[in-house]
Amino acid sequence: MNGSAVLTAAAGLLALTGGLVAPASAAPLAETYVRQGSGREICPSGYVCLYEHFHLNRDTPDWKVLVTNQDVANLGGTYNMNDRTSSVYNNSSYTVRLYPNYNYWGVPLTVFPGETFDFTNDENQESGWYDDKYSSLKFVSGTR
Ligand SMILES: [Ca+2]
Repeated sequence: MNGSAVLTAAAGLLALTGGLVAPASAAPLAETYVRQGSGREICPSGYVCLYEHFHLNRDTPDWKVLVTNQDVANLGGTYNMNDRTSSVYNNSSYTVRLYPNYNYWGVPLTVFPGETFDFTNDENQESGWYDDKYSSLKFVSGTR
C-alpha cells in the first residue's frame, strides 16, 4: 500500500466513523408544530396532539392540530392554540398535564399515555368546562 492509498483509507475510516457516531450522540428531536388534520393517525408515536375541534377534528379536518413531544409553556404565540383545544390524544409513553394558564399554572387536567379526551358537551355534560381552556402543556412522568 503506498502513501496515497493509506491516506485514502484513513479518510474513508474517518468518514465512516463520523457517520456512525453522529446519530448515536444526537439527542431525541424535541419539537412542536401546528398542522391541519384529524384523527389519531396524524399523531406520531411519542407525541401529544391537541385538536382545535371536538372528536379529534373528525368533522373539520382542515382545522388545526398542535403536535408536540416537549413541554409548551405558551400554547399561544406562534402556535396560536391558546384557549382553543377541544380534544386531545396522548400518543406518548409520558403522563401529560394540560394547564389553564401559561407557564404550567392552575389546576391541570392529567392525560395518561394512550388516553384521549374529547371536550364536547354532547358526550359528557361536565366536559364542556374544559373546552377552549388550555394554555400550557407539560410532560410529567413516564418513559419516552
Ligand atoms: Ca376549540
